Amino acid sequence: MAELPDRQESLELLGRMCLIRRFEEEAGRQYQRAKAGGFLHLAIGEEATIVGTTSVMREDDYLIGTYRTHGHALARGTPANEVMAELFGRQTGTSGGRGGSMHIFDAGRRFMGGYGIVGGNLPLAAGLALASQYRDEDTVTVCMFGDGASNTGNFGETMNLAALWKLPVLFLVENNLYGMGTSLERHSAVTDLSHKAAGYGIEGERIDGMNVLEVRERVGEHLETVRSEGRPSLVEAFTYRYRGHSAADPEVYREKSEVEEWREKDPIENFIRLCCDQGVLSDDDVEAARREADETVEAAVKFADESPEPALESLYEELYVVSETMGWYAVDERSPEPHRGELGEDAPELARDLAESGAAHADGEDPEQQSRPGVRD
Ligand SMILES: Cc1ncc(C[n+]2csc(CCOP(=O)(O)OP(=O)(O)O)c2C)c(N)n1
Ligand SMILES: [Mg+2]
Repeated sequence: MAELPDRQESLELLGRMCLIRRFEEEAGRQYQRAKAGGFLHLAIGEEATIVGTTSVMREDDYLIGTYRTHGHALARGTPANEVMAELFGRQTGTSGGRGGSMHIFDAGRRFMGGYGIVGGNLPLAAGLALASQYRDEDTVTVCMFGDGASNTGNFGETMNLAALWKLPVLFLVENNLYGMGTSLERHSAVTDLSHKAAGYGIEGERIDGMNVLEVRERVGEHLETVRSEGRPSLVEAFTYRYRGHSAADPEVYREKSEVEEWREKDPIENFIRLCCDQGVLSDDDVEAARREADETVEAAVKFADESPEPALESLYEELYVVSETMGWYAVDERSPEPHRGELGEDAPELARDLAESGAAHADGEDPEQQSRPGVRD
C-alpha cells in the first residue's frame, strides 16, 4: 500500500480531485441548460487516475488525452474559468471558444488536447515523444486513452513505432470498462489490457485507478523508467465513470447496482477517509477543500457567462487551409445568392431522390428514421 504524502501534498491531491468532481457536475448542469453546446463527456469517478498521474509529471512533460479531458486540463493547472468558457463557446476559452468540450488545449502547460477521434491521439503522442528525443530533451509524453481506443489500428501502429524507435512515451489506458455502451468483455479479445503491451516488447502493468496513491506510486515509477531508459511503457488504470458515456446516454447497457458498487470505491471519499484516519487531514481541511472547489466552479460559470462570444468577423480566422487556393470549402467570399450547381434542381437524379425521401421522413412519415445519427457521441 502506497504511503500517504505529507499534509501539503495530500491537500493538493484532494483539492484537485474535488475541483474536477465539482467542475464536471456543474458542466453537466450547464449542458442541460444549453449553456454548453456540442457533446459533453464527464469523467466523474476517474479523478484519481487523472490527478494521480499528473501529480507525478514534471511541468515540462507533455500530456495528451481524449474528448473526456476537462479534468486533465484542470489537473495540469489550466484555470477553471478558461475550461468552462471553452465549454460555453466563449472567446476567453482555452481554444477561443472554437473547440468546445472535446477540444480543450493548453500548450503553455503542455496539455496537448483534447481529441474527438478515438485513438487519434496515440500517433500524435508518438510525434511529441519523437520531438523530445530529436531535441535530446528528457521530457516524457503521457498519452491517456480509453479501453475502446486500445482496439484501434492506431494503438498497434503507435505501440510498434514507439518500441522500435525507443520513444519516451507512457501509454496510460483509462479502462472504465466501457467504450460507449459496449462492455470490455464484448469489445476486447484480451480483457487485461496491460497484456496488450507484451506483443510490442513493451512493459505493461494494471493498477487500481480508483486509488490516487497507487496511481501516483506506479505511474511515478513508470515515468522514471521511461525517462531514464528512453523507452515506452504502458499502464492500465482500472477505473469507472459514474455518469453515462456522454450527456445523452440512456445507460441501458449496465445495471444501476453496478454503478452503486463502484461508488463504494469512490476515489475522493476513500482518500478523505484515509487522510482523516491517519490524522494527515482534519474534517475542517476537507470542508475547506470542498468549499474552495465550489467557489472556483461558481466563479468559472460566472466568468464564462459574462465572456463575449467570438466576433462574427473572426469566423474564418485560425482555419487550417492546405494550399493557397481559397476553394469554396475554405472561405466562400462570393455573393450570397446560390451559385451554379448549388440549387436542388441542378443535383443528379439520385441525389434528389435521396433528399426527397429524407424530407419525407423529416415530415414524420417514419418515426424510426428520425433519430439523429451521431447524437449520442
Ligand atoms: C475513430 C472513431 N470511431 C468511433 C468514434 C465514436 N466514439 C466516440 S467515443 C467512443 C468510445 C470510446 O471508448 P473508450 O476508448 O473506452 O473511451 P471512454 O469514452 O470510455 O473514455 C466511440 C466509439 C469516434 N469518436 N472516433
Ligand atoms: Mg472506456
